[in-house]
Amino acid sequence: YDAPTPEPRSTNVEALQAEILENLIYSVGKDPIVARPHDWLRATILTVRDRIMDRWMESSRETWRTSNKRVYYLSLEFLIGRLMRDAMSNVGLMEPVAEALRNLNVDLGDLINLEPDAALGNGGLGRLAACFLESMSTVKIPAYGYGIRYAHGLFRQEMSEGWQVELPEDWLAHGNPWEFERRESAYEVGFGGHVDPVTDPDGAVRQEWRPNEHLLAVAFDTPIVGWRGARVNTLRLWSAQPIDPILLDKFNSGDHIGALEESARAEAITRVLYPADSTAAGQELRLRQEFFFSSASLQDIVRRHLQQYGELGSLPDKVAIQLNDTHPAISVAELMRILVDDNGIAWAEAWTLTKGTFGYTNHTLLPEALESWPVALLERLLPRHMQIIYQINADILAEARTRAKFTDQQIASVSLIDENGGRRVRMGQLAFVGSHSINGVSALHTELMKQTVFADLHRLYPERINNKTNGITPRRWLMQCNPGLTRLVGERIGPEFLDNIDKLKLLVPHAEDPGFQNQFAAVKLENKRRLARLIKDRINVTVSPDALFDVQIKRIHEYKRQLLNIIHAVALYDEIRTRPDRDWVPRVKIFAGKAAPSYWNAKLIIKLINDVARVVNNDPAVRGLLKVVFLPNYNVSLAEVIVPAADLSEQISTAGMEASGTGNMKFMGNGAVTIGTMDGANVEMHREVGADNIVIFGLNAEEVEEKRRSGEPPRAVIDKSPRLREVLETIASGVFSPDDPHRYRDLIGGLYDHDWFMVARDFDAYAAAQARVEGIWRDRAHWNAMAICNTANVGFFSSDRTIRQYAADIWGVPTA
Ligand code: DL6
Repeated sequence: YDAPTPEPRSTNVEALQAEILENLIYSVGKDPIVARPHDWLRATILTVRDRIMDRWMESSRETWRTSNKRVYYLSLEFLIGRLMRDAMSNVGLMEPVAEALRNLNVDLGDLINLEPDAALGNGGLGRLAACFLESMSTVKIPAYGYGIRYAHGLFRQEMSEGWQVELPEDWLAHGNPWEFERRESAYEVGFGGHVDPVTDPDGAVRQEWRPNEHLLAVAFDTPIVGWRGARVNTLRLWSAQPIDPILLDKFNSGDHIGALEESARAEAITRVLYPADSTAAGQELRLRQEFFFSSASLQDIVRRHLQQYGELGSLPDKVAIQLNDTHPAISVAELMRILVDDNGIAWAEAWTLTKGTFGYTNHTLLPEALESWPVALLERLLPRHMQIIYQINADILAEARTRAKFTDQQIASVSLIDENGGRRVRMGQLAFVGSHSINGVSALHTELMKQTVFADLHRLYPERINNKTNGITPRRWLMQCNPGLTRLVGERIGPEFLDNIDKLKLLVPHAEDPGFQNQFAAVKLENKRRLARLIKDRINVTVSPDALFDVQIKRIHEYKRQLLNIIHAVALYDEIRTRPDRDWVPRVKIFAGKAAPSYWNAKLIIKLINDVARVVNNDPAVRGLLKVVFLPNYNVSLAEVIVPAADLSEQISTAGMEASGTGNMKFMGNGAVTIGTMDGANVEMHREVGADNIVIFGLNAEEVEEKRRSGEPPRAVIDKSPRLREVLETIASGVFSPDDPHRYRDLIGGLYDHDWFMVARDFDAYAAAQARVEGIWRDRAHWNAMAICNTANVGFFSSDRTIRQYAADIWGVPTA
């Protein structure tokens, strides 16, 4: 490491300007006279990237030099969004780059908006992984994110007469100037074949897996820079490629398509991100994706460890691997195979090393999202791993019987094999037994994990489950997306909060100050104007920035209850028409979110929102007092515009069903008031902000359970609420769907029959809470004080705090 390194690149405007031009000419190959916006974008990214390279090299040199423990975050999803503004802002380049571009007659804002979103994730779980990467760099943890470089990220959502239509997404169309292809870091990954016992020269017998299918995992690295350039870590994404790009003998014999078959089969693995959120994909290609990226990542980790330490006994001391949900859970069996079969480590020792190395984060209790794979499929695709899983299972069950005296029923519940209706391997159980730490993502979720899915495993290993409440990076979700608020806060309490987000608490004494309230409201109004323009541009609906912006943006799912929200919109619509003389609070209900392509009810809810919007927005009797807006193609960049403009944040999931939520935290920091249930991280938000500054309503998790157990029919509840009954009848009778009057009959019928998600049962409480919201909104000083208190108390929800807790309690690594 003693080789002389080049001088760090200058960050003054002249140097930046010269280098942007140089990159345009020499790297992009364009004359400035003919350069298109994408060319300027590429030249600018290359220039910014160069300013990060020195720190990147220095960060990895330091890790090698100090032999510090490394953290590996394995995740099938990284919803990183755009990178340029993030990177520039974190290394203080926003102003000089803007000026350098201005001198070249290019607008930085235009370029920022041109960068495609890297949508390599579905929602909360993937966005959390992206926030964690940034925080790990910020708090100086030597860390790597490992995932898949999907050629096509999450589908593009378009609307056709109010229905969701899915189109392929193409984030790599203009190339990706951020990434470095590492041909030298390519690993073979196998599938299928069989297992042979092999006798070593010393007489020991070991198992050897002989796959009959091989492909290459090629690494693509992206630098992730922390706040103030604290450290630069690597996001390493794997791309699948064939070992032989073309089978020449087939080609030469005239089979031109067959010659490319192997190539297409390999590349299929990393072509698309599965678009299901909260449901297990259950298809063979998905299992292939999971094993592909797990195997490549583990080979890479083990190679790096052996290169530095020459042995594997120190693995848990020097390596922490976090499994982001069960998607990488097959890693437990793969690491055992690498240790036992490839490196001759005895089973018991290998198991100790494995458990010491892995931690597992659970992100959902929804039964349909808990992954399991048919034993027959695993046996065919990964025969050695299936053997290993059987052996792990035998050991666990023996321990449960002898040490803990488990009953047959408890044994069945901790078993890695689900015997009910076709034998399947439960990935949650595999991840649990193979990890020393299992964490939930909010206090409530963690408690429920102990009581439900992992109740018996928790009894067997009571020290393993712990909570790590989620967080968000305040850089992207406050400083970058809301520069107006950041400036205002800095003027009021000084700049320390930029480095220590807990300092936002200094705002509390200013919450009642009318002068500050006015400034705070003025920033919000400006953000609302920007959103109003976007709404006009994208869907041609005019909304008044003076109205209450009531926002629900997230994946569309029955448990998130967009249905409850739109039913409330219909109730308001009826009331406004019935009592036009009342002093109504003008309100804009803003929705955005994607539905899994195969999730019919979710797609129907999108259609309902759009049907209601069409009627309400065009009814002159409403006089603009209520508008309903569905913004298509929700993604990170759209969230960055909507969140700073929200007055009211809808976090209204059925209690006990949202593991944490992270959107709730983004709104809070940007000064929105939350209307929500006691679910997920809302519970901690209620604690942090205080009961006076949040509007809570509805059944709690225990009550939901009780209602479900009681079997009490929801029909009686509906009968007792004339307002709700009327709204449901209006929707079911086809008032909003005259072209197909029965469209919503079954959706609404479900509320009468079972109402699993407690929409009917919570409606009155929700409507009353909304009335409370209107009361507060009318008293604008009260509202502004609440909004300020929300920003002031968001510190706990910084992902820096979350990551520091992972580091201290799970990974055993120091943080800055
Ligand atoms: O932990 C991140 C995020 C939570 O905030 C959401 O509450 C939760 O729904 C989400 N879980 C998933 C589940 N997917 N799987 N598996 O996305 O995780």
